[in-house]
Amino acid sequence: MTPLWIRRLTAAVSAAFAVAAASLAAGAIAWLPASQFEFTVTANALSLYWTAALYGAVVLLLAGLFGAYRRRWVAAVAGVVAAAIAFVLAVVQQAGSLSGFQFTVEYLGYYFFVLAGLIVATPTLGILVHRWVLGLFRGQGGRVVLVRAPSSVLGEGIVTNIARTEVDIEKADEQWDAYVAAFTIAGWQTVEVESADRLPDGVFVEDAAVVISPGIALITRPGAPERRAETASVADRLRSLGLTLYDVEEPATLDGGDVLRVGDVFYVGRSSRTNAAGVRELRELVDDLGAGTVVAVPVAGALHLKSVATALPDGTVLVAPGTIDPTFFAGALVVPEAAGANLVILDESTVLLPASAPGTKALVEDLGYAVVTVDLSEFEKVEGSTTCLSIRLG
Ligand code: CIR
Repeated sequence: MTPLWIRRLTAAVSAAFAVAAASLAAGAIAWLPASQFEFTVTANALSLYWTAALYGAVVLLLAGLFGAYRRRWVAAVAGVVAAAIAFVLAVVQQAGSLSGFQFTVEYLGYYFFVLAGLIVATPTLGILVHRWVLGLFRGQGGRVVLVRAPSSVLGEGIVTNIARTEVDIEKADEQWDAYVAAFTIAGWQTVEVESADRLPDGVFVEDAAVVISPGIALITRPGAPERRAETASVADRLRSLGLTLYDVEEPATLDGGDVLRVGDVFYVGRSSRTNAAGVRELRELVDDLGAGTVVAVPVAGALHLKSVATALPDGTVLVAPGTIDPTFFAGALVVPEAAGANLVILDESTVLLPASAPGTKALVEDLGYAVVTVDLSEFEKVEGSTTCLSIRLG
């Protein structure tokens, strides 16, 4: 895989020069009618404009390396700063010395469209190009799945809706190996998060992060305080893979198990783990990034939204019986077993289901999908299942 610094530098350079090119184009387009389509006049103007655009690009390149494209408002500020610096340097260059800098409305008018181009294109085109280039790199290694080996104290994991029963750790390790193997066989590259043996629920990595779009993830703030120590190591691993990360801020809480993405709709469970502020933060980020729409779903009597609803590759949502009203979703099927509502898509024609849902397996096969099953009994004892054991980076 290409080293992280090369991926970041390439994305920052590409975004900076795309914005600079757009601002030059804005200058040229504005000059053409102003010079009555006299191309030589426009060419003369461009010969001055390109240095301003270049100064702007250098500032944006540095800003990009410091994460300016992560938030639209930060990118907007970077665009204004780049325009201001480009303007000062371009005027200084014309004057021939730093002391020759003079602010005049005439100068400003002359450079207006290039500067406006930098300001408008940075939070729009800049963000798009930056994201697109990072996405190209991500495609290199194929589909990546993040997992963390079970802790030896898995049996002390939180139980909320079921009675506590003893967990067989050896069996859990074997089941986890089989779970990881299902991904490997389906062509996924598995990446392990640093082990966290003192965190009983650390194996349920899904709750620590939500992938918003290729290359972008939201690090959660789990609703259960004792699970908050799990997120830092997941964030470190995602960062090392080149993802741009956002954080859920206090007092918001959000568990990854509550976010179900179907196409460009993010269903988010308003559960005992995810509060209203968490839903709001997710909505703001998804809006801000133009990644889709957030639909909040009240969840009662279950741990997470995905404990009771996940989607097939065609978008049909499988819902656990007697839980959420299936009409909530555009297309939904109530499955025979509660555990059957929690599946992982391995590829467009294959899904992974827990062995505890044979009726759902038959139903899904009847819909034309291949079904891989793994016995996850030891994880089910602490309210985990298929999705929560991994973060699929797609
Ligand atoms: C908990 O209660 O937080 C863990 N024992 C189980 C978490 C399962 N996560 C998930 O379904 N996404």
